[in-house]
Amino acid sequence: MNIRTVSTTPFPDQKPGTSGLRKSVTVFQQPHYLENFVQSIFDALEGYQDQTLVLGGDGRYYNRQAIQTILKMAAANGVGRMLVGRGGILSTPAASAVIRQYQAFGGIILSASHNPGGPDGDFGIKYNITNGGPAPEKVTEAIYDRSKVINSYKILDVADINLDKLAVLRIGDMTVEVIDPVEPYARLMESLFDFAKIRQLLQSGFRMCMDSLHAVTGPYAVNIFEQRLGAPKGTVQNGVPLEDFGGGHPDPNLVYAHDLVEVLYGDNAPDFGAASDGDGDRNMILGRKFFVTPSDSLAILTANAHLVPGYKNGIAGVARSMPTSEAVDRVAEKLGIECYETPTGWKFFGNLLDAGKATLCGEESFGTGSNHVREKDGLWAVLFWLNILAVKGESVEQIVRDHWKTYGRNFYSRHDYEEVDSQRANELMTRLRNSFNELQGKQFGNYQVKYADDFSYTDPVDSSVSKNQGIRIGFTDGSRIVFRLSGTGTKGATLRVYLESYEPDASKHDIETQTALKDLINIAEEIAQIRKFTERETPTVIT
Ligand code: VG1
Ligand code: CO
Repeated sequence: MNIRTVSTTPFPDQKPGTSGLRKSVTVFQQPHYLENFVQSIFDALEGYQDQTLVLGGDGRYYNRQAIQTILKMAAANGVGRMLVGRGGILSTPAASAVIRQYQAFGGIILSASHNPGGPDGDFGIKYNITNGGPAPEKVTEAIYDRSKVINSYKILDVADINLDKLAVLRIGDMTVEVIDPVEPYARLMESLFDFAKIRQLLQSGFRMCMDSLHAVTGPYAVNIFEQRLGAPKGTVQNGVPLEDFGGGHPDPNLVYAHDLVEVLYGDNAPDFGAASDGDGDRNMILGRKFFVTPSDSLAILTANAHLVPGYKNGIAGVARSMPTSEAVDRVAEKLGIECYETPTGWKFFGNLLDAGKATLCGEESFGTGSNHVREKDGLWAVLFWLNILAVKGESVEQIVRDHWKTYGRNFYSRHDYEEVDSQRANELMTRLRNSFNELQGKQFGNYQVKYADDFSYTDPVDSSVSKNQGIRIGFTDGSRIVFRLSGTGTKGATLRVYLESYEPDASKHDIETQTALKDLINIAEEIAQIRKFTERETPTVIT
């Protein structure tokens, strides 16, 4: 075997964020940049030699080159077998499913998720562990520590392999299996949902539209909705994955999924619309001229889980990230199950899912999932909704309104200020941290501060502690404002302001969200001086 050991020097900026290492493509294209990080993964792991790893990505620009490099490095580092999605493709939830189904040691996922792609866009890489989920902080820290001192990496000098045909190949002593990226995932979906019932619904005149935003879910959605469930051809729009996502921003929200929004809010709108992100783990759910907030979606899936075959025996518990609205807490209370509050990022759900403490999990950032894999899962959420719609025979809007009637409505919105100056953003956060004492008990109009703190999480399974996970300002009526800096952005800093208020009175459930949250929006400005520190008059994106 032709193993080459290449000398290198560390890059100081290889600290994984909320979900792996994300940088612009040009950063990854620097000589040794990708190799350093990959070698740091191998160096930080123990016992992977001769084992099986899974490899795939969301198909964005640089995916194919990175896969070839990683395969040659894996072979040089003694990996036994590599399972690679055909074309280098695996959606994030599908990669998680494959790791679990094949009982692999772990996997490497190439994705920058909802960030734009292409030569001027972003790229990303992360490591997932044996349970199929994102590596916990102690692993990402070990990888980062290693990246700071690395001085060489190993790579095999061989030709690129053909990724486009299902095959069993060899690179040095390592076996490479090019596998169908869709089949294992689609079969898992069939085992959880009532496909016969959904098929009936889709043949009964019910119309749906799925927007894959030219990202990885295209082939998955065509296979599942059009082929397995018999939805008409064309149900999936923007279904051909493109390396630059057609120039778009593959983020399923009302701003970036505008094609879908036009369809669902246009004349002759279908009954149901959904979109997913770059790597297939996010979802947006729309009814006819109706938007379901991700926080409400989690609450509604929880309340109706018993209608779905995969969850018919009830759910053990639920978990939501701290900034996610408390709508699901109310459902959990009624069901008599535990509701866990975790820091932002799917890696914090892994232990709860493994320990059987939580069955469903969700984040306000259009992420929902369950114990079927260890990642959030966009198409799973779409199928979950379709299954509920098929059983209940009601519209999306009716289901959501009934839910609010029963539980009250948690008005919710997130305001993002993107690409702001990092130093100023940090100043804003520091100022807030220093004002906790002063804020305590303070009155703002009708709102009185009940608590102001920086969220800290102690994992109930392994007792690991994660500090500084977002500033929370809670009011006596249950309203909340949360401030966080994004851990996935690649340009400057992104300030996220999360706003939530609770309205039990059904006659007020029709108020427009930004209007309902107006007072809190003003209080957030007063407390944090957002305009001054971000030098922005308005948020870049409101979801
Ligand atoms: C964002 C979201 C977070 C999500 C993460 C990864 O992180 O807020 O909820 O888990 O993206 O999602 P941040 O640190 O930028 O707020 V994905 O679909 O980008 O893997
Ligand atoms: Co994603």
